[in-house]
Amino acid sequence: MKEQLAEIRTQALAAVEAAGDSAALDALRVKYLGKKGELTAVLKQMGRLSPEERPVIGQLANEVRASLEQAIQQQSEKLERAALEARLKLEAVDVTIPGKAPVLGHKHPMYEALDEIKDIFVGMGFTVLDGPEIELAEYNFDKLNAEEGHPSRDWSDTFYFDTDSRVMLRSQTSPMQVRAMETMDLPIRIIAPGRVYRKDEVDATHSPMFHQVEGMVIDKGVTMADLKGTLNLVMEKLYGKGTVTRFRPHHFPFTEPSCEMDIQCHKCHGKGCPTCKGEGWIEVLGAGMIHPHVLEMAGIDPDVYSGWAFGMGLERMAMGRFKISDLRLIFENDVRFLEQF
Ligand code: 2NL
Repeated sequence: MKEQLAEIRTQALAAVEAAGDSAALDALRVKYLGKKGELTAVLKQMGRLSPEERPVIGQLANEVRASLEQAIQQQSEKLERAALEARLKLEAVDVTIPGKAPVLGHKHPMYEALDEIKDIFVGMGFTVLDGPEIELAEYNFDKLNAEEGHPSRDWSDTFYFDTDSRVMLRSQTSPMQVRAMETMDLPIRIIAPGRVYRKDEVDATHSPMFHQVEGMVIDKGVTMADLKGTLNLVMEKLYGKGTVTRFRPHHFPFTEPSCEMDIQCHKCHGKGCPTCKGEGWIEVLGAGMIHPHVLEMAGIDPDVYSGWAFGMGLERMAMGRFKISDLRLIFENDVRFLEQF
C-alpha cells in the first residue's frame, strides 16, 4: 500500500501541475480525493492491515491528501492569476496613442466681418438689434417714406406673401429701426444687422438674399458732423488708422440730406488700380440725416430730436476685405473656398 500511495501522489501531482483550467482541476479533485476517488479506495483497504502498519499508512495517506489539496489550491491560484493577467492585457488601453482629431470648422468669413463691425459699434455704446425677416410693407416702406407707387415696392422687386402687398420678406433691415424708434426710450443708438431679400437674378454681384447692417443715432442736437465723425472712426477701426474717406451727395427716401461714403483705395492710395477698378475710391455705405417725416411717423418730434442713419451691404464689405471676386462664393459654402480664411 505504501507503493500504491506513493504512485498516486506522483501521478496526481503531475496531473495537477499539467491542469490548464479550473474544470480540469475539479475533475482531478474528484478523481483522487472524491468519495469514489483513488485515495479513498486505498483507505478503504486499511482494514486488511496489521495494527502496527495501520497508523504508518494512515499518516502517509493523510500526508498524500494534504499535499494533493495544497497542490490543487496552488494550481488554482496560478490559473486565476494567469487568467487575470490575460484579461488585463486584452483590455489594456494605451492612453498615449494619439487620438483622432475631429476636423474643426470656423466662422464664415462674412460673419467674422460682421462680428468685427458689431464689436466696434458696441464699443461706442450701440445696442445690436434682431428682428423678423417677414415684415409688414407698412414698416418696410410706408413708415420709411417710400409711399404707394415708389419703385422699390414694385412686385418685380419685392417678395410679397399676399396679393394686396401687405406682408413681405424685408428688403432692408430698417423696419427693425422703425420698431426701435416706436418702442425704445430716447436717445437711441442701435445697429440692425440681418438678412434681406430682393428679387434679383443671381450673378457675380447680385443675390435674392443678402445681408445688411443698418444703424442709427437719435438724440437732441445730432448733426451731419456726428454722422461723419462716427463713420470715419468706424472706417479707421475696420480698415486701419489714417484711412481716408469722402462723402458724396445721394438720395434715399428716408434720409435728408443723404450721402454715400467712399474710402480711398488702400492698395493704390487713390491713384487707381484693379482693386478699386481704376477709381481710386471704394464705395462702402449709404447714410444721411433721418428724414423729419420718418421721425414724425414714429412719434418722435423732429423739432426736438434729430438723427443720422446708415446702411451697408455685408457681402460687398466682405468681398472687398477678403478680396473675393464673386458674390456666389460667399453662399455656396464650398469648403475649399471657406478653408482659405
Ligand atoms: C444703402 C443705404 C441706408 C438708412 C439706410 C435708415 C433707417 C431708418 C431711418 C433712416 Cl429707420 N434711415 N437707414 C439710411 C441711409 C442709407 O442704406 O445703400 N444700404 C445698402
